[in-house]
Amino acid sequence: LTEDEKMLYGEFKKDFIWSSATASYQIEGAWRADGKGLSIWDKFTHTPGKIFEHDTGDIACNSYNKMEDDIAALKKVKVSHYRFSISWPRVLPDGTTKYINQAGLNYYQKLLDALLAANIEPQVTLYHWDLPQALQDVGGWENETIIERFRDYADVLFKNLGPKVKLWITFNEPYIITVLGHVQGAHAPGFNDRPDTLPYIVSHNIIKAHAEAWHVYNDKYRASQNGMVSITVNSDWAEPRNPYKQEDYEAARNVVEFYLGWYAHPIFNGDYSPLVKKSVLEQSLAGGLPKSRLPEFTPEEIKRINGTYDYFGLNHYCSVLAFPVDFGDTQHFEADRGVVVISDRTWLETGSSWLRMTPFGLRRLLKFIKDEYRNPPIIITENGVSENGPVDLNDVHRIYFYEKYINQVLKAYLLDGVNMIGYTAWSLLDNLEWAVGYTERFGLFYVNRTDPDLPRTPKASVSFYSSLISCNGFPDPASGPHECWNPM
Ligand code: PNW
Repeated sequence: LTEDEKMLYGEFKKDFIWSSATASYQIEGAWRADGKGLSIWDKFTHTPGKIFEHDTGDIACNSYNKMEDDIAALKKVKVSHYRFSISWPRVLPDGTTKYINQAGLNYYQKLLDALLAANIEPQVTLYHWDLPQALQDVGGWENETIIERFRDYADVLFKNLGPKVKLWITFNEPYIITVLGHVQGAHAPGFNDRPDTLPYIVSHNIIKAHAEAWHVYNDKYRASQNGMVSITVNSDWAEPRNPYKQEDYEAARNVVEFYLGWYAHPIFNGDYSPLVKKSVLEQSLAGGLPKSRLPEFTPEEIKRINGTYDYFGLNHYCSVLAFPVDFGDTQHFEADRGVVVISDRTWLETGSSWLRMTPFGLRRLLKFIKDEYRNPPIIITENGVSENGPVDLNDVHRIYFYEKYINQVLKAYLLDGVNMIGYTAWSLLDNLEWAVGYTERFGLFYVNRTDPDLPRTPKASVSFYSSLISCNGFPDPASGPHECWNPM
């Protein structure tokens, strides 16, 4: 067996965060209930041709009205934490604090109370992609006034919900917001007309908005509420397509720097990474521009952004193989990176074309974070796998995925000294998988959409994940017998 294939026995640290995640637009439904404003996803899903089979989040899993069912599901998994997100337009219908929708706040208050009563700690995401449409109408993430809007929104949430929340996530996956929403146009708001400049403007504003929210918490709420605030970045891991070619190693490095590093470098190390700055500058000059398309942070901004984290939030799904490609003088985000990525044909496929099973990459990515950002505490805020096609509650592929990936996390922790403090399974429920609608199912629980009651039924992976949780990892069977987990 290779080092990757060998099962490592051992346990995570005491009080390890074991969680499962959802996001407001993917599960809540109730898209016009109780004064909620419209979001860019409401508009996007109602635009013909954007979502597979015209699926929408109008009803989704109806979690707005089925809170008790979701809590029951969480109890069955025996998670210590639950990660969910707040719908910005449910709380602030036009995105601003001119009008606070009390009914929206009440819903989240009730959810927090129900979680705490069930002994489950909340992990709350402020922004999981459902921007108030009213803010998009004035430019969305492209308009720098959004930094203030986001700061004020964060302030409302910290003030009203903060006494019950110890873990906050400002943004979910700035890379996906930027690249799928503002380069490819596959996600709301659906832009693909300025792939040369728009991604850099949008990301610049998101990074600043994150920093302002962190400072609000730090200045006004930390002393009394004593929680942790950070951002969740997602990233693939990249390996060289040809491991005997130096240039393929450099291509792989570019992928990670343009993915994880785009956001993590300013927040954890200060400023964009030298490699990203150099690549965008060179490509801009090659296109005849007088200066780089990458905006600059002023020295004051660099100082204000640097260190705005209390832990490292990571979403990870899979790895890719990278090799360099000469894009000539093309002015495009992809050309700046100068790389094309592919999968290895032997990597097991899943229900999502972009996701192949590559457990080895997670350990390497975690080690990269440790080395690059001075060993921060890391919470994996998403990791998981999908299926599509006919329903099969015996989801062996998901058990395989979780066992292999979580064992790599254990190796990172015990063998590489990575400061792992939590793991979150995506997702608790089968839900609206964005542009592909309800066809790709990431849930631990199956949601039967042909039944108007939308019942949640546990897949086989629920008992696997819950036994892993009660074991706090993979205790050596030789030290057993362990009721929690037995590999034999
Ligand atoms: C994440 N990709 O999104 C999101 O945070 C979830 O809301 C989503 O349901 C989950 O992963 C599964 O997709 C991603 O194309 C969307 O590489 C797309 C990609 C990665 C993550």
